[in-house]
Amino acid sequence: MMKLSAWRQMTEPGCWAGILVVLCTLSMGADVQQSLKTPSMPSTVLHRHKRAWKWYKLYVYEETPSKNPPEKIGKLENTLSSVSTIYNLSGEGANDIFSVNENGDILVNAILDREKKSNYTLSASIINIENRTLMDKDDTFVIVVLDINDNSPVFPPDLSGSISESSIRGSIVMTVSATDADDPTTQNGKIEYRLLNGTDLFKINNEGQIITMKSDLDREKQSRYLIAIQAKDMPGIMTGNSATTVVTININDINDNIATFKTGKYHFNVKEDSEIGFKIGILEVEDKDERQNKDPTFTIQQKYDEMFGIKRNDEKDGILSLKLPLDYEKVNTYTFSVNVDEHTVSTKTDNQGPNLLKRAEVSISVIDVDEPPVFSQTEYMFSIYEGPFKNPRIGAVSARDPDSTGFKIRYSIEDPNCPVAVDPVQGHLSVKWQLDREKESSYTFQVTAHEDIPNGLKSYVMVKLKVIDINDNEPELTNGSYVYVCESDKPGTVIGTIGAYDKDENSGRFRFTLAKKSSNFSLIDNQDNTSNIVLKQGGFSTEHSVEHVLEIEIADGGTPEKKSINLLQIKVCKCQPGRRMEYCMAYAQTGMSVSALLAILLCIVTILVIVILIVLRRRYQKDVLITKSSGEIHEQLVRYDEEGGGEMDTNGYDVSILTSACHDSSFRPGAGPSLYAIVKKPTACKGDMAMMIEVKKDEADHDRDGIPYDTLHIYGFEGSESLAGSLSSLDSSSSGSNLDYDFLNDWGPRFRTLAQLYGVDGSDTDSSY
Ligand SMILES: *[C@@H]1O[C@H](CO)[C@@H](O)[C@H](O)[C@H]1NC(C)=O
Ligand SMILES: *[C@@H]1O[C@H](CO)[C@@H](O)[C@H](O)[C@H]1NC(C)=O
Ligand SMILES: *[C@@H]1O[C@H](CO)[C@@H](O)[C@H](O)[C@H]1NC(C)=O
Ligand SMILES: *[C@@H]1O[C@H](CO)[C@@H](O)[C@H](O)[C@H]1NC(C)=O
Ligand SMILES: *[C@@H]1O[C@H](CO)[C@@H](O)[C@H](O)[C@H]1NC(C)=O
Ligand SMILES: *[C@@H]1O[C@H](CO)[C@@H](O)[C@H](O)[C@H]1NC(C)=O
Ligand SMILES: *[C@@H]1O[C@H](CO)[C@@H](O)[C@H](O)[C@H]1NC(C)=O
Ligand SMILES: [Ca+2]
Repeated sequence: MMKLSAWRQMTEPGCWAGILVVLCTLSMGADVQQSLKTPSMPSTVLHRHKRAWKWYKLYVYEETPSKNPPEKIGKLENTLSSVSTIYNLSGEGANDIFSVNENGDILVNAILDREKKSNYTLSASIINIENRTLMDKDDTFVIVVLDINDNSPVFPPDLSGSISESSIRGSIVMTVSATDADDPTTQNGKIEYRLLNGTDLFKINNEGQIITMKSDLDREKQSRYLIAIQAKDMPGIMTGNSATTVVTININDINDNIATFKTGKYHFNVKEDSEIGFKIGILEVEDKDERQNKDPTFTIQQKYDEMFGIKRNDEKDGILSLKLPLDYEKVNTYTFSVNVDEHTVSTKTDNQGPNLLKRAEVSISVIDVDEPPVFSQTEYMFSIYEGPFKNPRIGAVSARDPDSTGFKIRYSIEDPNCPVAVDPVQGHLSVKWQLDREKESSYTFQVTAHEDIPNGLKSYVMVKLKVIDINDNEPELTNGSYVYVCESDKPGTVIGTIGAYDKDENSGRFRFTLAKKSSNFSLIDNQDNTSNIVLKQGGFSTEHSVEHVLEIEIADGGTPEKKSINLLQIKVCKCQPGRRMEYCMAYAQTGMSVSALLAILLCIVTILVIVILIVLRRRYQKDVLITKSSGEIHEQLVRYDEEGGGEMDTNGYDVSILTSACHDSSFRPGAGPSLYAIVKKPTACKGDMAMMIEVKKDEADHDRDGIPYDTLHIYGFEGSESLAGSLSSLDSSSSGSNLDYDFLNDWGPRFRTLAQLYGVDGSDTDSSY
């Protein structure tokens, strides 16, 4: 803790002069007043007590080394003190740092540090040692620790400041401030500043302000200064503690240097096909200022500024660019001057003078490039009438080679589907075939021009061909199917409106006339592309009306005029009020379609065939039953009741039955019309079953009397023993003779006759029609 140098300083005689003002602060007055109010002594309110404590100034220097015996710094004195009394201390540092002896001397037992604690508040009391009673009440006093110069000034780290170049003399760059822990009310804690170097440029005052001494600081010469600064306490005295630091002073840039070109001549080569905006090159500029303080402006010599432009890049250099397309064949070199200028804030002499490169000569060489052919127009438009043409020629395209070599140009159309052909030499366009506007009203295609050399350059142009309409389409009738006449229509009723349609454009107004006079209908042209059909004479009836067909001639308004005859079929309908169609007498095109009618016809035919078959079957069944012998039926049924495993299954099927036919004559050769075909003994009967079947088939085929043998044999006679019951449709039909044909009534009026034939008698089968 103790700084020896500080101690030495303190012991020096000069030092003592700085430590004169030492006060012992006593708070006695207040305490006396407080004691007067104490309730323990009510009688003393008016009786002024004699002052009991005597105080000396109590102060102690910090950093004083401990001594043996401890240093006495003062004495407690009380009027009541006697041999039988002792003093007692309490409060900050009592009996530890400070102690009191029997004489009342206050002793210091430790080294103190003012920078930690500058004063101690204690209280003292006087005690009778015999009966240990408090002789006088406590009183407080303060021990003040006196400062010695034991601390040095301290600078904050990394001090730096800045000032713009060319600032006037006396400008404040920055303020530095060091701190000293010693008592600032004494010289120990006061600080003075001094520049250790750089005093020709800066000075520092006692507030720590660094001030410029010159007005021509130049960033371009030196942009940073390092200055050593000393701070010392004990101002005005050679001795004292000091500290030094180095502060950084940055010189900030201003725009004080003019921009000039780096060289007086610039040369660039540019291809003639360079696009507009192409960067030709950089005109480098010299300006010592920092980038943000460069502000050059460029001007291109008049006339050339239409062709070329100049802009600054990020580095503030000039970028020369192209404003118009170049053409080597017209101009192949450009030479012009460019000026650079800048407004600076300073009037330095460096910024003036004839030697500054404020103007540069720029020369540009245009480099020839082999260019593709150029068409005379960017787009061509032609038109041609549709239909047959007299002259296929529609126009011509033309292109030329802009190069000085000037190759011949050949033309072509690459799309094989293009209806136009181009003459390869002349560029004449002609249509290849007749065009139809109604199919495609315009064509767009590309014509290629290429230099007539191997690998010559190509260019393309768009050609639009418009097909002009001629009146080549006949008008057509629209919405004729909505025309019908009601039974109840009165003469004069408009029974429908017809319109017309034509594929041509601008065919004018359609006109409608009746091609053949009708006694029942008339046509009134509405002059607006529609026509009304008016009933002349009523009395139509669905019962006995046939198709009414009007022949209407429609003419379009085109030139030449096109006419068409259109057939308008008129239905006759039963209508509800308001001409609401209810039921119409159909004709082929409007009622049902031909195929629907055919389908219905087919149905009727089918039903009739079925009915005939049933009738025939019924009649035939009766014959069979009469001629049947029950024994034969039984014999056969035994075989068919068992379902066998097919012909290969000889166990399930008794082949002997068939073979027996060869040997015994249990088959009676049929007398009269036998149901079974007469089985003659086959000549090749011996075991050859296939042969026998063939024979039987042959016989059956030639038997004119009976229904084919096998058919009836199998399906006609099932026995009553069958567990499955009868499957025969013939049998069941004999009982259910009344087939229900009522559904025919639901099929509408066309089937009314059929329904009456087959339907249930007496039932009301009339449809709503
Ligand atoms: C002296 O003062 C201290 C603190 O107030 C107290 O604890 C102590 O008892 C006192 N001594 C006597 C002898 O009264
Ligand atoms: C005593 O010290 C305190 C801080 O510890 C300070 O505020 C006060 O001013 C000092 N008193 C004197 C008389 O020096
Ligand atoms: C204690 O002793 C002193 C001196 O002998 C005397 O003045 C005082 O009154 C005594 N106090 C008590 C409470 O006895
Ligand atoms: C001043 O002294 C410091 C420290 O020695 C040094 O860094 C600096 O360059 C000096 N400055 C000048 C202007 O001499
Ligand atoms: C028939 O066509 C004409 C003209 O196009 C139109 O005014 C009329 O409303 C059409 N009638 C029907 C039923 O679509
Ligand atoms: C009739 O139709 C033609 C061709 O569609 C059209 O150009 C004309 O404007 C139409 N006229 C009226 C009155 O609607
Ligand atoms: C006009 O209608 C009547 C029946 O209403 C018919 O007898 C006559 O043949 C029709 N005339 C024509 C020209 O269709
Ligand atoms: Ca500048």
